[in-house]
Amino acid sequence: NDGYKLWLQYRLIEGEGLRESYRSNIQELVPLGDSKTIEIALNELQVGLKGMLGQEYLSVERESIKNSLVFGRKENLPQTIIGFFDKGYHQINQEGFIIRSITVKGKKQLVITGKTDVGVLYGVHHFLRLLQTNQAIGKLNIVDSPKLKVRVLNHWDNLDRTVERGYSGGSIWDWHRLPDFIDQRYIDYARANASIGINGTVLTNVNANALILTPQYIEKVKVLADVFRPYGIKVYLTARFSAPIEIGGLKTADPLDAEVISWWKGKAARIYAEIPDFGGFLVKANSEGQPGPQNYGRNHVDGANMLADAVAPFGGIIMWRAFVYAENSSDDRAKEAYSEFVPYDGQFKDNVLVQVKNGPIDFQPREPFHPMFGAMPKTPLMIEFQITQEYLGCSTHSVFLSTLFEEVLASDTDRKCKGSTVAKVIDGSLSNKKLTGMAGVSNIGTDRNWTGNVFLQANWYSFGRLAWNPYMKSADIADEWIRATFSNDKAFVQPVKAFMLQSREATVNYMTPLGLHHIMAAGHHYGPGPWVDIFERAEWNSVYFHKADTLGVGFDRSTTGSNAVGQYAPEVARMFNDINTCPEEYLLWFHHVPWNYRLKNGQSLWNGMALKYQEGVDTVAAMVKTWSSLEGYVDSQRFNEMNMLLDIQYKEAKWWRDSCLLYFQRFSKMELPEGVEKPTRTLEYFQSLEFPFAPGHH
Ligand code: BDP
Repeated sequence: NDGYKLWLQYRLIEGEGLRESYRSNIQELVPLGDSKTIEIALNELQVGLKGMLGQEYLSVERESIKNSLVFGRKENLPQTIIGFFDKGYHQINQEGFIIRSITVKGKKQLVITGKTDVGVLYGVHHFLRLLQTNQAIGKLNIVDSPKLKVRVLNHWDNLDRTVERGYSGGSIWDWHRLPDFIDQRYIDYARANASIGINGTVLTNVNANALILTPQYIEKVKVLADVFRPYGIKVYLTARFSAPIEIGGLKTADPLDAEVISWWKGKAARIYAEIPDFGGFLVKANSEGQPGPQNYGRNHVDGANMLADAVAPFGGIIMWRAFVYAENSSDDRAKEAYSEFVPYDGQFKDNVLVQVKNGPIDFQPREPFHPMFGAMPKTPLMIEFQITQEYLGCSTHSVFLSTLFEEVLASDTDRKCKGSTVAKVIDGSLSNKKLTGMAGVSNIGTDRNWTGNVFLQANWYSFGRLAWNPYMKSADIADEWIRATFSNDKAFVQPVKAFMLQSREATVNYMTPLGLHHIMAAGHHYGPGPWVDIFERAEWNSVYFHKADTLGVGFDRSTTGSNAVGQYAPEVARMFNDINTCPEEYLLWFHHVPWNYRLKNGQSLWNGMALKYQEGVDTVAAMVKTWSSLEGYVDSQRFNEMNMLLDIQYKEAKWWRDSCLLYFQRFSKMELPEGVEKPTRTLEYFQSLEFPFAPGHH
């Protein structure tokens, strides 16, 4: 088992009794409707049930005479049963579903329905998941809808098939062989996404290439859109702001220039002629060297609204990124996006979503939630998470990111009232927003197991589940994923779940405990580099972020420092601002703290930090041990791969601990406390290491 089948393993259900009871509930399949989507749902059921129940469901009935599984959308349901679902239909949205067991003329019918065929497909996947996780199906009454509208993967894929921050092989989009060659991967990708409710994909890198908008590429994109459509997935592209110059032959890309406006209108019209349900554009503008409206003295609103007008007639949207920090800014980098965007609240067109990273810096192992959440009540904000592990060992480390996502979503912005969580901001419920969304920077590539490390499939999975329902708990997501991917055996599920749920905190501990951040190596971001001070742009250097000196360590973002705390709601600001109430996981994010400061556990900051590094390493050691004790439960390929990766992670956890502690020790001038292993190498050794093979090395 090479992991290609992801969480759609559909293993034979082990207990004979359970298998029998499923079989007796599902004696036949009754698909209603003849769309491609219903065909896909039927096919998924046939594959899934064959695998799990060991029985073929080849003949399909149009009417049920036995205990049956009936599935179809509202208008295709027989009048005799439609009444059972009246209430449910009122509760769901266009993509929602109902799964309900009813009895008609003495026969049991399991009905999966919704308002659309895609809703039915989501219901079918939910149903298959119930079987995969061995749930009872005798008396089902499930009514469920996605809470967010736009649930998209962001592929940072380049047209030459390299992937920015990608660690799982090349891009799965084979532009060379498209449009004629349809790789089976595209279909399996769509299946996997549909199974977790992802309904959009941005095919191209935010650092965009204008060529994707030329007819020869659009012809290829159209084929992908055609493949994905019946799975409920829309295609989006990144729009390079200077495209009118680069591929349009214009002299300017000024968003207020009449020719530029009409160029984008024409471009949108031509795309929609090929792809009538094209989702829209994702734009990174005036950020890290990308062109944007500011090149012409205009602002983000001018740029976003001009593009929004171009796609609006066709129902398209613009996802405009707020990941900005100016080149010569003297302000704290953590403050820049808020400073720049919040004044524009209410000025964006209705079909613009402002896409905000989960934290104010950049996908660190831990960041406080981004202060823009809750601060722009008149603007729909979508959240951007990074599924690919740019800062977490470049995907060799097995970090279950669901707990990171959950922590951010559950953070209280306190903007309207207590309990104004980030989840409520992005699902629109806090300020009554219709357009809502979540983006995840994909970790998918051409590796057979898709994500480079079988374990990291769980992050793709959990992203989808949380985009569907941002209130889900990581423990439940982990439970589902383990059962669907590996085994339902308690002796396996329990320990694996426990280690998954600890894994992110372990990484925080061995990389950046107590609020440290951005202390990785330069460029490729692989491995530790707290000493990095080589960049002219100060805010690219590690030393800018940790500010270690003989007095202490940490970035003073309190009112005596950069006052980044002032960008949060008053209560939250007060909590972060006061070193006594600031949660210790954010201590060095918000404060410059003396080395001998007393932590809540009575340790000095230096000792506490060193012990955290050690704790991270110890947790990984325990993960290695747990996994190696589970050999009997997993096929050998996946077992061995995980084993080797965990060994790498253990080695690297020690590397992070030793190099960071040796470096910070230069400032603290204090001994390592008891319980922390002594480094066997010198700081100079660690500083001399080079990684020409690290992905993303330039
Ligand atoms: C950073 C990455 C860079 C991306 C940038 C972005 O290092 O490769 O282009 O974010 O999100 O995390 O635009």
